[in-house]
Amino acid sequence: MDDGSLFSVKMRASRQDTHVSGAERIVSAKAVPDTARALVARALSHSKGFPDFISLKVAGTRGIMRVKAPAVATEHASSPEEGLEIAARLLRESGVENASAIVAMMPLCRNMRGAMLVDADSLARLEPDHARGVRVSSMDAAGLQGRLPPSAKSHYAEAVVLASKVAAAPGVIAEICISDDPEYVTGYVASGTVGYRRIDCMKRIGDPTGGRIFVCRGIAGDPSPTIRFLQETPVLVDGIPSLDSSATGPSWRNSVDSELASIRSAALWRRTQVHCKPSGTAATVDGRRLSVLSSNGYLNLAFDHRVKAAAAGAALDYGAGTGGARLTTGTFHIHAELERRLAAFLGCDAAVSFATGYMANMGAIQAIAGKGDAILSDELNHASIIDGCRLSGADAFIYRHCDMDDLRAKLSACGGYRRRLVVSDGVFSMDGDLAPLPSIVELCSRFDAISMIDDAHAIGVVGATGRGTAEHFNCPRADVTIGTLSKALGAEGGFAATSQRLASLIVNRARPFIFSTSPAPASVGAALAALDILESEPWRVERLRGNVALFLRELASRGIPAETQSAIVPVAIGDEARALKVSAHLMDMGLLVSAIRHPTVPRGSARLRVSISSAHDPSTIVAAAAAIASAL
Ligand code: WAQ
Ligand code: MG
Repeated sequence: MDDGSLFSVKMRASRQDTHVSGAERIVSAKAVPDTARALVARALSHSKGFPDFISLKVAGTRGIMRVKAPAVATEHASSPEEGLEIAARLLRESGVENASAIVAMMPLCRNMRGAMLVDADSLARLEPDHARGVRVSSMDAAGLQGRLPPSAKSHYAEAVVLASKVAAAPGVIAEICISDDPEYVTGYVASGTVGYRRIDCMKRIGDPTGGRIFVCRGIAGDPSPTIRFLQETPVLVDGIPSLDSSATGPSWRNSVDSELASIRSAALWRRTQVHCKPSGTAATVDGRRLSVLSSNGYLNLAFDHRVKAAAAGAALDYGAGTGGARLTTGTFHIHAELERRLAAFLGCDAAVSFATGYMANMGAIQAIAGKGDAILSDELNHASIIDGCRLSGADAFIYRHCDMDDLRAKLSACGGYRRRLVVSDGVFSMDGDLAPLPSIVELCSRFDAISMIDDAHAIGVVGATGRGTAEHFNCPRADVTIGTLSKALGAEGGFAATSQRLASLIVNRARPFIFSTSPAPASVGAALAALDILESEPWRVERLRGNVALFLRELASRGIPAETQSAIVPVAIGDEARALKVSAHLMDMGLLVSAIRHPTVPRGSARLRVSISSAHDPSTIVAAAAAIASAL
């Protein structure tokens, strides 16, 4: 390659003078147009928001320096404390006697855009701007010439490029780095002696503090040549090892790490979030009091004192657990009572209860359909339905979302099967729309098929008195209605309400029913009390509907398109990383609104999922709509 024909293409994007995105590539003249286009596209689709200013600088590079990437190895740490100890040891091996003191300076990097330049012996800080630090630029990986830059940012490759240039800077003897990404706890120590040593745990997940220190020797008198080199000398880095090739240790650990890395780079990383002092509509998360707008507790009955007292009372009367499966010693008086009440509430012959709603879908589907049967399933059905189809061993046919022409065509092609089962969410859990129940029931009777509707998000929400989609449409029920006790009813567990015939089949066949300990008495007692309240205080459902209407009006008045037929209001975003950022931004404003991403919804259709409760204050709902409008 002729170095004289290389160009640096630099992009910087900002919005209202706040940095949004920046990147640089060093490429051949021929690749400049494609690279420029790709960098601008990256700026326009950045998760931090839509820029109002993009600068693109294309400059010939003179005196480009080629640097070889160091050897790469990964150190496994089981805690941040161990990770920091490993870092200190590696710095010591690199000739830094004050290693522990340097490691202890890392928290001072908080909020710096660049790195500290620290004298190894005096620990003096040599960078002129302590708030900003020294930002390294003018560097790229060799061998990318003519190829488009990767759109998903790779922490690893970018860090190796930077570390390679830093290691070549005059007077720099070692570097220590911790990522500032709250979900990425990896960092490294790099030096001529130890190479590039990744350390896989240097901070707690969720911690947004990262930083870099370049440890120097012999430049305290005049650090400016080093700083100039870091900022200006163009460097191309050769031979960046693939991450897999650098792996050490047992191969299962490396394969797990690379799977986790791919989840992370697709912005699909998930972790649990601890809620303290939950009230249903508020909780303290990471020390901040937030309004919760993503709970399935549509009527907030989990926090009704009568429901809580019933849970406690049932535990006192019947024990904390049952110690048996439903068909052995685990059916108590209250289990039978709950099933009788659920059947009566929905106007069915019988109900079979399960420990969770997920198990109710799995079990009912697997009991009714098996090898030699056909299941026709809406493409947006909940994961528990999909898993039920898999568990059943039946042939599954997916019809287009709520498309009755497609369902009819598929039903008419399934004549040769022993049984046909049509299954659909009643309220679709990520879109909030309703299945066309009257048409489904009608098609099933025409084609001799069994109908099953999962009203998990409908019971307590949809229909004048919260009896679900059949009440909403004023039409016959499906052959099987699946419901949950865990959402509007505020307890835990699921059920199938159906005919005596199908109930008997479920009891005899459903593996999640047969092979699982029966629901705990506290859950059953709570569900019974919640059912009493739902039956005697239907105004709660009316109040929920009023809150939903208020939220939709408030969004519409701010130009945000959103629709729902239930209490679930999706706000479309698209890009996964952007959905996460918007959700994080809302958290900063005191609102907990979940970002929903693949595999819960298709890739590229990430969204906010707001769920409204009857217990939300109108002022909270108005504030939430305003916050969402400002965060989008
Ligand atoms: N020049 C100097 N310092 C920088 C620069 C730069 N160009 N970019 C970032 N920093 C500083 C800044 O203080 C950041 O807070 C800190 O470094 C961390 O930056 O799997 O992602 O971009 O082997 O978060 C290391 C492990 C990932 C990668 C490093 O750094 C791996 C990373 P981040
Ligand atoms: Mg970062």
